[in-house]
Amino acid sequence: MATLLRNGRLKANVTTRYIYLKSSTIKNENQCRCFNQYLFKRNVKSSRLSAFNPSRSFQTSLPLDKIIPFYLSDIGEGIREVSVKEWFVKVGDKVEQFDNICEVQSDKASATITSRYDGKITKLYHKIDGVAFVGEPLVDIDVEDEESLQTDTKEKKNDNQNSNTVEEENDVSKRSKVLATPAVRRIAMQNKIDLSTVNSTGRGGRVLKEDVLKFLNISSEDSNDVNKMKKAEKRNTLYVAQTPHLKSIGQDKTLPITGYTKIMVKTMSTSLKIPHFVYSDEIDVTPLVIIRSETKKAAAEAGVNLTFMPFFIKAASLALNNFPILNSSVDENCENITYKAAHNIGVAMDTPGGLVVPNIKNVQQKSILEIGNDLNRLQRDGQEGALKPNDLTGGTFSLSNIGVIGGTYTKPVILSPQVSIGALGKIQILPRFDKDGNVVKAHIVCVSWSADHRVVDGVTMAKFSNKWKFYIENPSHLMLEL
Ligand code: CAO
Repeated sequence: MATLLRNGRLKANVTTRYIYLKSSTIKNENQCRCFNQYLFKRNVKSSRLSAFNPSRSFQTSLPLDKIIPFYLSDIGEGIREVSVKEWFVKVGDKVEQFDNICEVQSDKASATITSRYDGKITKLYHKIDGVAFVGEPLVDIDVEDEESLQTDTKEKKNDNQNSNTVEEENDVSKRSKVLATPAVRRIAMQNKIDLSTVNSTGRGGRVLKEDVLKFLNISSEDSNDVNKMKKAEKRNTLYVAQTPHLKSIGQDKTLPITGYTKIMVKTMSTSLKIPHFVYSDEIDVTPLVIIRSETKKAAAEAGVNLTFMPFFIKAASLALNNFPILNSSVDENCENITYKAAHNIGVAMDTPGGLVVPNIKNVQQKSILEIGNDLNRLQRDGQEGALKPNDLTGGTFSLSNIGVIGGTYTKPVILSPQVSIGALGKIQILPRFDKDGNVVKAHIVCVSWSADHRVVDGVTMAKFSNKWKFYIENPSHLMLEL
């Protein structure tokens, strides 16, 4: 649309940009024709500015090229770049506001990005696993209505038309009805919200998506919140499970790898490059079984479900004091090694979303009860899909208790850039000889350690295991060190 404004400037909206010409510069039909040619060069498909009367404002119907980039906005946690893990759209697809565009993942979290516009996708900027930067375009969208465009000004990078919007704002503010895009109206309708009661922050009093979300007590950042996305995913899963197609037996089905499993793909593929040295031993935990049963009730009174893990974790931290290289990390090309001051011990955890390894921070400073408390919290959050990026990052050493399921020996896989990990089998009651040669009933658990053999030799790993075994088989010494 081209408009001669009251202040004597001519405005046309072309590819989201306003073009202004002083009326004094368009004085005759010839100049108007030049202006139309200019519009044509700017990819405006046709112009009906055939008549020009400088004495009055004019409006014409002008098909516009409204293809605009949709930028990756800030998804919090200081994340500056993400990799695109999945596209939910392709070129030519029609989208509405809140429709899923893509799933992105950083080293801290994953998020589903949803559309701010109604329109048609005209370009995808990244391939799968391509890196997208905050503030850079993800897709181009041919937006359906001009209103959508006008809601977006605050998120555009280098928005050089801002200085030219004053007239538009003045025009809009004069309208008395509630201004909102159709999609925003739809959300309001679905949630039975009277838009006139919503505090609007858009230009000219326009009610934005964020305003409605705020009204509903949902922050706009939450649309990228991992946990809320998980809930949404759960809803989707429920829906899929109910569709008769997927219930049918005997058909192959291919599903995208998502969530924690997707992280596992990345970390385990990296781990494959590490030469693993594996060392295993069996531990007599009979005294520990007694101590745990003696202290379990007191721990419960303190609000802690005391399992064997806090003892295993504390013993690992004490043994790490003697073998700090096992609490180190190496850089990508294994050229530098960093000895970590904190014992942030990761615990492999089976959750509804898959395997995840949150870590307990500063185990070296914590009592067994405090470790138990932290573990309980991580376990609870893991079950609810509420683990935070801080829980999942910064681990320096890991333990995996697969024994809750069963088994004896296993080969744990190192979580790069860490250099070692331990795995426990099931505690079993087995016959063993005591020091006098008598057969006795013993509680036995098998432990297996993996070390990065590029920087850790087998003897170091074995000595560490012996030290850890000493604490577990002699829990009174474990208590002494607290
Ligand atoms: N042998 C026998 N019993 C065990 C045991 C073992 N190795 N480990 C735990 N138990 C017992 C616990 O003591 C507890 O019994 P009580 O109720 O009498 O206390 C019960 O099993 C359940 O324990 P838990 O699983 O709730 O808690 P935990 O602290 O022992 O373990 C966690 C926590 C998160 C490590 C565990 O729940 C888990 O997810 N393990 C799976 C780890 C995994 O997936 N490893 C594979 C990694 S590679 O894919």
